[in-house]
Amino acid sequence: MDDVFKALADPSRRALLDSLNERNGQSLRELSARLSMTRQSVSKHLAVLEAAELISTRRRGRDKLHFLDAEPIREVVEWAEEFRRFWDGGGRAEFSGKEPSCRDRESIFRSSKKRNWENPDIAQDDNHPVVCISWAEAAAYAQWLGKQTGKRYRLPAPAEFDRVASRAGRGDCTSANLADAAYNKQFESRDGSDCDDGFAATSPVERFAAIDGVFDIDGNVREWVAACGNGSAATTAGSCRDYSVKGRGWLSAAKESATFKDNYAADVSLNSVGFRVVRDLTN
Ligand SMILES: [Ca+2]
Repeated sequence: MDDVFKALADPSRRALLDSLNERNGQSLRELSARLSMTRQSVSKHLAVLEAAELISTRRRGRDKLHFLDAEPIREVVEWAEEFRRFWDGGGRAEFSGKEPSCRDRESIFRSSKKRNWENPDIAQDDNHPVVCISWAEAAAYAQWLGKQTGKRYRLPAPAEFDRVASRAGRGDCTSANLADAAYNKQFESRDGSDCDDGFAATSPVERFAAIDGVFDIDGNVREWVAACGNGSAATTAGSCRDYSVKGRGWLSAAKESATFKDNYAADVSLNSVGFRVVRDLTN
């Protein structure tokens, strides 16, 4: 991911991506005019973005057109519809009947083996992030996706998560799906903000604005990362006593840190925790 982060670190390059996000397929001339930058400068930034595989180009007549090829960052959010492909393609055979007890709203007293990713006890559509997934299932999904596509996928390292999440807003119901008035009402809580972001529990992925091109890094669900509770890197299931989750979710108060970390035993899943995968671009 390093190339991607380096590419996204520059404000001019983010402006170029924003411009292509608004209108895909622009020429160098159009991009320079829209951003009031010299062609040389735009050309240099486009080369960096292309090397990071964030954009691609196609010729049309004498023009070279630039397209947002956000696959490496857009593919990072795993939602239920996608997870079902894995489940039907081998996940069920591997994990069915071995699913961990899924906690509702992170309470040990609301732990149930009857709850699972297909029945998480919160209202969800297929375009919501998948929850009630164990660390082992998330890691198995990444491996499966790698075999399907011939590319390398994995859970993000905590530092990778933090690099983006540390740029999150404070959480005012417009930047992320956190605990809000809708949450307070549904769960008879006072933890949420007075404002309403429209979602008591999970929301569709990509509903709130991306940070550095990464959607849902803040809010919606907390996420499993490739780390053991003791801080060492977690690579395979069974290698840790417990596993780390990062970030804020739909039950998080706005005062909580966007780089929050917690650890859960390998036999726990939660309806507030999902995952994303990152694709390594260096192979
Ligand atoms: Ca909410």
